Amino acid sequence: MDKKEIASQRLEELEEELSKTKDNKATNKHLAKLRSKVAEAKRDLVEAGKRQHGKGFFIKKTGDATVSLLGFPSAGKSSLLNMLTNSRSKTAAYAFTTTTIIPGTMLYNGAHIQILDMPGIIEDAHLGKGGGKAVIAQMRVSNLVVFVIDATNTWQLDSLMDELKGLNIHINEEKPRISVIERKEANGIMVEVNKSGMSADDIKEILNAFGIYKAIVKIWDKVSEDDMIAIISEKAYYMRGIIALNKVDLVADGNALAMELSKRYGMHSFPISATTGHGVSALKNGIYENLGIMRIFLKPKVGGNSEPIIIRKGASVGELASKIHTSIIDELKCAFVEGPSVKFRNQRVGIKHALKDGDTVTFIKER
Ligand SMILES: Nc1nc2c(ncn2[C@@H]2O[C@H](COP(=O)(O)OP(=O)(O)O)[C@@H](O)[C@H]2O)c(=O)[nH]1
Ligand SMILES: [Mg+2]
Repeated sequence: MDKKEIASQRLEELEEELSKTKDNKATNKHLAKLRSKVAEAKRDLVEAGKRQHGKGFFIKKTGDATVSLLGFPSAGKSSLLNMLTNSRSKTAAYAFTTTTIIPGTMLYNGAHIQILDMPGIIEDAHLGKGGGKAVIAQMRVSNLVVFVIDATNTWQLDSLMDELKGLNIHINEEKPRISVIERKEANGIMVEVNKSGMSADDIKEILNAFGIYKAIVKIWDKVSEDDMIAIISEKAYYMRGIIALNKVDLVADGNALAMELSKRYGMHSFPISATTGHGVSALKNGIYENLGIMRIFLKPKVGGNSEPIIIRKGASVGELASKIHTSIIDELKCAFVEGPSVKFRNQRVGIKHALKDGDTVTFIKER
């Protein structure tokens, strides 16, 4: 077995254990530990995959989150990257396709956000032309897509959305909640929850086609056959996206245009100029807000460091503890929190308490 297979097997085992562990007070800690192990296994799997790709095309994810800038040649991606980050990406006055991904780091609200200037995804990129496949793979693992659109050519957005649709990448759609747990002892395919709109027989047929004959299935959302197949085969990607409507210095009413696009595509849209800097600070904030991350401060400060911990929005005290160090969770009894998630200053909360952006947390150990 190679590294990737080992990582993938370990992830499978952990996820199975996680799915079998009942969620109650007695298993709280065990669950939190398992979840952090699963996260670790996922990282290992990504790492193993990267090494296999080899070619050095894949940019290592760094920082707290990764954002992809996607757009046509000359839309202004390189100019925008320079505005947002500390990097110096070459800009060109004519349309051409860069073939490498240029990374930069944007520091915002204490978060280190990696920004990737993607080479223009050209027509039929998904067919593997011009390194397109690698670009797509990199984009899929980012946390947010920023569509960089030339305000004088807004048809570009249609074209990019079509391209993504062809790649099974869904922007700003909720992933339908589907759970398929294979059980050797199950009596065939047991559909326990079905809000899909498909019949139980349709569901069985799909799963059988993937060699799954004994499983417990729960589907909590409406889902089409095609999307179900894409999800089961792990070919569907659900990503968040926003629009950077660039070059608004060249159009009469950039704000109205941004608003119109926002309505039409169901995405936040920011009118900007990557050369004058107009609207760029609003865009920075928009990027942060759409990443689904939050800042949590620790008390006492770790090593005198006042930088916040950046973690997924809505994370619990337990998840925070596992993110910092897996050993904290072993001894964790409760925590005191002050900030937006609590009513009182230094309120005592349990491991499952959901934190909010800007909270300050003091961990209390068991003695
Ligand atoms: N007028 C105007 N020109 C821009 C703006 N942003 C970029 N450009 C110009 O558009 C051209 C292409 O920009 P570049 O950043 O290289 O685009 P990329 O191919 O998407 O990386 C360059 O000549 C830029 O100076 C903008 O907001 N307004
Ligand atoms: Mg460029």
